[in-house]
Amino acid sequence: MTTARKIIHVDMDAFFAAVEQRDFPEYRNNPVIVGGSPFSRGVVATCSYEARPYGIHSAMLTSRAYRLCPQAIFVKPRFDAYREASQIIRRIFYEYTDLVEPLSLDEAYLDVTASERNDGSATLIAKAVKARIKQETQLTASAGISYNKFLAKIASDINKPDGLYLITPEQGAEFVEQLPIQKFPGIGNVTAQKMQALGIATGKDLKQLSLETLQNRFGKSGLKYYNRARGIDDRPVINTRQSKSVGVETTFQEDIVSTQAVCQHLQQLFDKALAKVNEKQLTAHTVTVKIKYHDFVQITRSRTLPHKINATTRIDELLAALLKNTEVGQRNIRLLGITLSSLSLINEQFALSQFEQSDLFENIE
Ligand code: TTP
Ligand code: MG
Repeated sequence: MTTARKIIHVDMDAFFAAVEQRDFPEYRNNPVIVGGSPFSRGVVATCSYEARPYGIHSAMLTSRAYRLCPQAIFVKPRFDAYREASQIIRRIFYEYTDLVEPLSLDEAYLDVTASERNDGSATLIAKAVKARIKQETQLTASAGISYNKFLAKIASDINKPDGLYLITPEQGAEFVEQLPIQKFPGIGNVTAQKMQALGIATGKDLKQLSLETLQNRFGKSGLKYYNRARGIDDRPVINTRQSKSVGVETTFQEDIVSTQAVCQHLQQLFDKALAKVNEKQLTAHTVTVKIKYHDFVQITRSRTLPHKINATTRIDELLAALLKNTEVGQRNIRLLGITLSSLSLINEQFALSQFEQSDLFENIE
């Protein structure tokens, strides 16, 4: 049996509104609504916890929020301030693990299974992350800890704001049973309504349905719901931080010497490096060849191409150019390497958070 993973989901509390209350002390302890003007067709981005008892929530028309709580302070979003806080919290996450998957400006999954910080205790790491966030941004975050993303996300919502909640592997299945279907992350309003119409109100109800039934009713998502009802979620935490370079190299048991052998090996290393770059959804513009001669003298040669490097790149021509002013063919070589750099994401949108892409703010004056 493989050991359980340790996943933390961190989510800032009333993020935009909390930044406003931090930067404008007169807003503190007051209902604050961030979004468009109440006299426009704008929507609420978020509101402070003081505004929540009035029934105000994200994506509601600000005019409606105004009717519910006319005394609230309405402010326009200041994205630069939110982005700055977001950068700080991301930097803190990376102090604890390389496996960080941001979901939006204020939210991320951390896989701390391999982390040795805080005695390897995910709960202690979550506490430390929260404390560091507080210290560096004066903002509070809530953290959920569990053995998969699904449960960690549910857990972070349990004791909000400034919450911390752990769902252990032993508790997972039972926890899901009592969970109302509309609280399942990944089950949107439409599906929740569809499920309720089928008499599914909780995880326990969902668990009664066979995989076949779920697949018939919900198609591709059927298997997902089947697993979630059992507290199962195998999705990995994907590290979306951009690497600066991707390199592969090989040391030969016996030195090689002919130009042909060198080119053959470099071609193979190039293919491997390119596969890695593609795997990370990146593109590269620079190729670097590393050569270590028999006497350990090492040289590198680089070329940056105006277009992105891919499988159609004429690597033979490129290698010929790179090896021109070297002693390849004359001296014995013990190591060869290829590094691809000048990386960028294939689809820059991929890096943007959900709401940055959305047009929720279109109507804000
Ligand atoms: P959330 O984490 O969903 O909300 P929140 O941080 O304001 O409050 P909570 O304590 O419940 O987590 O979203 C983070 C930020 O993203 C939020 O402050 C504003 C923005 N946002 C929108 O602009 N539109 C939306 O519809 C949502 C849900 C969020
Ligand atoms: Mg939040």
